[in-house]
Amino acid sequence: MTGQSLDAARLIGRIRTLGEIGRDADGRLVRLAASDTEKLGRDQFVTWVKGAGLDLAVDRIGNIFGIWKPDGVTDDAPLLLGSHIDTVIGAGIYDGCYGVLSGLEVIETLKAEGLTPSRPVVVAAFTNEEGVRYAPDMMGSLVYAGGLDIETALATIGTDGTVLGQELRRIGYAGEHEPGFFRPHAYIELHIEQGPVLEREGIPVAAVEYLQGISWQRVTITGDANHAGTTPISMRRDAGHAAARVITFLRDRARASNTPTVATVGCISFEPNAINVIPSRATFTVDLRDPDEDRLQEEEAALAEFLESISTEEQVGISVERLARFEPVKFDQGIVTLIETAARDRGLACRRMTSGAGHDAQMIARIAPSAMIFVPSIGGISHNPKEYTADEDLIAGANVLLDVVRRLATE
Ligand code: HGY
Ligand code: MN
Ligand code: MN
Ligand code: MN
Repeated sequence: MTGQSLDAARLIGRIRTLGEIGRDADGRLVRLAASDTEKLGRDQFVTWVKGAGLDLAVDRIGNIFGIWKPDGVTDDAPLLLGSHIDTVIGAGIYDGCYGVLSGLEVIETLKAEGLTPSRPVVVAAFTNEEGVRYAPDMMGSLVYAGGLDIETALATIGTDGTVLGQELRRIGYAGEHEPGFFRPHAYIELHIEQGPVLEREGIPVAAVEYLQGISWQRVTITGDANHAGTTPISMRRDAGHAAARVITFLRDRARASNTPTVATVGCISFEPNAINVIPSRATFTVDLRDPDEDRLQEEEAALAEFLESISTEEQVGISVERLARFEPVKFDQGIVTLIETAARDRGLACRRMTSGAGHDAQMIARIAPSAMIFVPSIGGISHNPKEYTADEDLIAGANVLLDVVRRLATE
């Protein structure tokens, strides 16, 4: 299956260039969805798409598509590649961008090769994969796959009080295409693993066959503000202490279970947030994940039950808002096998695995055969400036993508 390889220097150079766009005053990479810095990243990607001679399309949720449809291509259902270029706060330079830029590189390589595909090949940069500013995450691909109504998505209020649709208009990426204006023949997403498995096992490529379920909730606990010095412990309705008990409950339960369940409280805020005032309100997020849907539901039920008991014991009010809920996904076994074959044909060891992170492929799998390719993350670190993948692994993964696309684009 192997053929010509891609332009490694161009791909690595673009990853590094995009990785410098959107640094804050402290040098952290922050390209939150529909922000000014993300606009700069979008503009750079659009420049590269146009420079590659691809047609450009932007849909109403701001998903950007670079379309290669040579004359004579008859089949309308494109082969779709891509990922995202929005980031978390203090991100690495590979998460998402690696898949988008590799998809573009693969198309440019096949074009230069003079390949005549049987179908269009498209690379996408999906809006708001990270979900840090606007929940849920994977929003652009979820809307594209028909899992979230476009008007509801555009009306989403961000953590900063902004409205997504207004921000997309403000940055010039409220496109005119209806989401899902084309249905893909298949979708392949190349991504860094963001975990420790491949590096630990010394394996350069993974064919991802599953992606775990994700449950995001925001919990608000309300108690009474009171004086930190005069209020006896027994008379307190301490929202801060109640929140701390919930956080400890989640961690202890996940640690005690011999299952892959993970639980994370990533955001928390107190009101009035003063050193000598017992918190009247605590607001925090809960990120629960598990590869098994029944177990994920059990974890959600256990949390709900614990919140009930805490409300009584601590005499606090508790409300919960669901922010995102995605079931585990099994990817297309045919494409997974193709990825394994492509890797091995290049002499690369390859293993199958489950993705711990959410990805746009989780959404596109709802409407088309999809799969993912992972390459190792050094130290398993991601969502952190120390995120790193060796250039040779980046290129190996992109060449596997190239070979898989060459095959699927001509079948
Ligand atoms: O949360 C996730 O796993 C994804 O990076 N949005
Ligand atoms: Mn990602
Ligand atoms: Mn991410
Ligand atoms: Mn992701």
